Amino acid sequence: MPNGTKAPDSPNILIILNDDMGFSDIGCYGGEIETPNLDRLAANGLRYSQFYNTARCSPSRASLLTGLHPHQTGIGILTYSNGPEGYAGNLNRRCVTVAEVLRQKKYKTYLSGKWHIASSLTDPTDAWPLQRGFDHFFGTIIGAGSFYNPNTLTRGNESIEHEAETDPAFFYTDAISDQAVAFIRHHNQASPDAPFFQYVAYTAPHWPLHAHDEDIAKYKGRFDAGWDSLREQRLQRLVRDGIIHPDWQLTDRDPTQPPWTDAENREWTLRCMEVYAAQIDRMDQGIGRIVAALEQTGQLENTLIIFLSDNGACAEDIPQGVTARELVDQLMIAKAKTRTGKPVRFGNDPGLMPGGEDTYQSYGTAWANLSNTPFRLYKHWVHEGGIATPFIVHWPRGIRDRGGLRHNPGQLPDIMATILDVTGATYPKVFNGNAIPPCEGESLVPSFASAYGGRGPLFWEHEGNAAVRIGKWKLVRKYPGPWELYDMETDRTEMRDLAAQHPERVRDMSEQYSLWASRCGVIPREKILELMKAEGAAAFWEEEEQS
Ligand SMILES: [Ca+2]
Repeated sequence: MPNGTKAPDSPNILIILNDDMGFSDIGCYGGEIETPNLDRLAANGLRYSQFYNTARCSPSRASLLTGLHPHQTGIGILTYSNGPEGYAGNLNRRCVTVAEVLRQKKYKTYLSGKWHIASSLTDPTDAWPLQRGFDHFFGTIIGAGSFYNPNTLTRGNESIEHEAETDPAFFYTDAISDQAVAFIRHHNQASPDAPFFQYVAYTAPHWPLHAHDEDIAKYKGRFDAGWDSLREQRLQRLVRDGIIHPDWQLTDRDPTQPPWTDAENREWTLRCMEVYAAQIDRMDQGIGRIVAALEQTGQLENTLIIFLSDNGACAEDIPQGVTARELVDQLMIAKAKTRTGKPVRFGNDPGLMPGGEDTYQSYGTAWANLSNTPFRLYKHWVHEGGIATPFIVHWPRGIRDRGGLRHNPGQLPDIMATILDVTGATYPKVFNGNAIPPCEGESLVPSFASAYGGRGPLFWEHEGNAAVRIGKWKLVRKYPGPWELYDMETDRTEMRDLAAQHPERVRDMSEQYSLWASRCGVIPREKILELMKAEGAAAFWEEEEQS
């Protein structure tokens, strides 16, 4: 089918991405959190047990949208505007987004939610959504912020921060859901003969811990058993449901965290996890409304829905005493006052219960450790806890298996490859005069019909943390530490490092990693740190990462 011709049954594409959520938080991946709408998509579609993001907000988004590795797109770390090539913090012109590709195929394209792949936060540039293939955009340019009054709230190319500031009922998760529903209804009215691509990018459950009281109340008592016992319970459900192999051991509790029996500030600690759960619950309620809108407009049957998280659970602590200047002026991820003029109190203060607009907290390492059960490590690292995501695919017309599981590994660029496969769209060699590197993904379509084993090597690099997976072997490094080697068939939880037993395999895989890193523009971590220090900007979280 030539580009530009609408196939009679081109599927709509709906990607739902969320932010900083662990592998086992939602119901259909062993969690305690109530996600009936995601569970329903899983029950009528497929769940993948070994799909991977790339450990951090911006790089994951860049990779998902372009089918390339993050460094190839200019998003080597985040959107700091002080990096060299590959790290400029701005989606470059040597890549194309799914929206740009599908627009060539007469798709209408919509984005509701977080962007976070442009260095300019306030002035529209050619790295903003409308300039990268989206017909319509509602959401935030920045990576994080208040759910009640977000910075950089934008419609099209215009700031609409005043809409949140003047609406006491505004809550970002609900606004993203409402807009996604409105886009579906608008599309059905305005363009009934064209397919659509919609990208819904929730910021839940990224910090700050903001949620509605009624949702928080639902989770009162739900986590009282504490992280140790809940990790065991999650593992049992993951094994029971066939997502995790019974031979894989549960990782030890994070060694920096106390056993639950010694946990301090119990009431506050539990409240943190209750609010986190409420953030995800609220997102799931919104997904229910989005799916209902598809059903009501007769579009559910032929919409390919993909749900995933952009990185593993987040262990970033927002320190007590962090100043508003750092968060408000320097990083622009917060506002100093609530909409009624009360000061926002920043930091994880056990004397202050999270949830409201005047708080700005995170749930901390021990709960992130629970969120990533049975794996270890977190967002930033490329051990399984940083990169393993739930991955749900729902497409009644294209997938017969209802409630099936797939264990083939996959990675973010596979989403572009899959979309090309199901829509017949053409990935360009040249776009707007710029040469575009070949898509790095492999289509997931063969795995839609049946279990499927094939996947070429997978590679990761983030802040010096690095990994390569070839077949059952994974070579992984926690910067600046040495390479570790794991057999993912017998030990996916990365408990038994086999590097010393297989020096030749380590050498061979590290060479393949180096070839990939140099081909994709990865710059050694030491050099990046030097450049960032010289610039002095955005140092706050960089210092956090080093601690
Ligand atoms: Ca994230």
